[in-house]
Amino acid sequence: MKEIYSAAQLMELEDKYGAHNYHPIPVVLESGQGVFVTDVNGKKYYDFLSAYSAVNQGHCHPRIVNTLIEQAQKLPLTSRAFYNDKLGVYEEFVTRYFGYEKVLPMNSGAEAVETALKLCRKWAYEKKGVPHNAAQIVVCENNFHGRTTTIVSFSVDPDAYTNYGPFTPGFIVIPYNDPDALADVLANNPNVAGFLVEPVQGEAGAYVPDEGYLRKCFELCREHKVLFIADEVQTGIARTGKLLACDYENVHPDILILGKALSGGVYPVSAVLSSNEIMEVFQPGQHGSTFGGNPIAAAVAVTALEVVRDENLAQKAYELGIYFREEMQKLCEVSKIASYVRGKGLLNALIIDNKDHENLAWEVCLKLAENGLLAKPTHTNIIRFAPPLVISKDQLADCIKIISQTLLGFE
Ligand code: IF1
Repeated sequence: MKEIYSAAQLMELEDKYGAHNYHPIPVVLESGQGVFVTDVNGKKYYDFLSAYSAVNQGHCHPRIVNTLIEQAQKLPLTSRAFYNDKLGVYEEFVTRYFGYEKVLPMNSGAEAVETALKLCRKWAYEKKGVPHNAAQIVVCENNFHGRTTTIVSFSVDPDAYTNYGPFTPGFIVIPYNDPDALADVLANNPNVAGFLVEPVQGEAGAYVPDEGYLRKCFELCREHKVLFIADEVQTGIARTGKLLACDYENVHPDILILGKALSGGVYPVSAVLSSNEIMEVFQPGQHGSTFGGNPIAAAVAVTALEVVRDENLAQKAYELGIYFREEMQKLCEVSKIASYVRGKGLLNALIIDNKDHENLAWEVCLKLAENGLLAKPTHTNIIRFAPPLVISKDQLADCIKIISQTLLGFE
C-alpha cells in the first residue's frame, strides 16, 4: 500500500469491502504499546478492552514480540505431520504451569471449545459408557463460547444463532449461577457427559456468580461422573486476579479451555488441557488442525506465560481490580447514569441506566474515546472495562478520572 489513507477512508474501505458482521467504535488504530494504542491521526488512548482480554500482557510486549520475530524467521510452520523443536517444550511448560498432564493445541478460542466438546463426548462413549450418540452436555444461559455452528447451537442470544440451523443436538441449557438447576439435570439424566461453564460470564457483561457456585457445580459433577469443563478463554491467564478464575474456589477443571492471552495477543493460540485418562481417547487422525501447535504459537505461548508470572500480573489484577471497583462505586453514587459496577480482577463492567435513552452506553463510549479511553458497550447498557494487566496504579487513577469526568458530563 503506497497511498496514505485518512481515518474516514479506512473506515469506508472496511464498510465497502468487508462483511458487516461488526459495528466498531469509529477509531482507526495503527500502533500500540503497553496500555496505550494510537490512531492514524496520532491520538493516543488507554485501551480498556485489551482485545477482549487477549492483550493482558500489554500491546507489543517486547519479550513476546521478540520471540514471535525470532521464531518467524527460523521456522513458522511444519504441520503436525512432523515433530518440531518447540512444541514438546511448550507442552511440558504449559501442562506444568496449569497443573495438567496433557494439552491439545489449537488456534482460536472457538476451536478449543469445539475440541473440548468432542473430547467430552468421546470420553463419555469410551470411558463412561454412555450409549452411542446419546451424550448430553449441560451449558448455561447467556453463555458465550464462540461462533461455530455447534457452539451457537446452544447459545440463547438470537443474534448468535438466528438462521444458522439446523443445529447440533445434545445440549441442555440451564440457568447460570444456579447449582440446584445443575443438580436437578444431573439427577435426571444419566447420559450427561459434561458441564461447560464460564467462571465469570464475559459477553453477559462480567457477570460474576455467587461465591461457592463453581465449587458446588464441580462437586456435583464429581458425584455424577460428569466432566467439569471450564471455558477460561476470557477469564484465564490472570485477568480476574488469579491465574485462573477457578482458582478462587480451588476448582481444578477436568477440562480447561484457554485462548486469547495465551499468546499475549500477538498470534492466535488456544489450548485444551486435561488428564492422561481423558486425553487418551484421542488417537492419531481423530482430531487436529494445520496450525495448532505450530512453532511460532508454541514459542510465543511460553514467553507470554513467563511474562504473566515474571510481572506478577495475577496479583496486580487482583489489587487494581479492588481499587477500580471501589472508585467506580463512588462514581455510581454521584452519577445519574451509572447504576453499579461488577466484576473480578480487571474484568469489570459498569451498568448504565439507559431507560430514557437506549443508545446511552454507546454514546458514553464515543465520549470516552474522545477523552482518550477506548471501551466497548455490550447489550446496549453495559460498558466493559478490561485494561491490559500491565497498567500501573497511576495510569489506572488517570483512567478513573477520565471515566468519572466523562460520565458526569452526561447529567
Ligand atoms: C468476537 C464476546 C468477549 C469467549 C469465551 C470462547 C470464545 C470467546 C469465554 C471464542 C470469545 C470474544 C470473541 C469476540 C468478542 C468476544 C467477547 F463479547 F463476544 F463475548 F470477549 F466477551 N470462550 N470472546 O469470550 O474465542 O474463537 O473468538 O478466539 O468478536 O466475537 P475466539
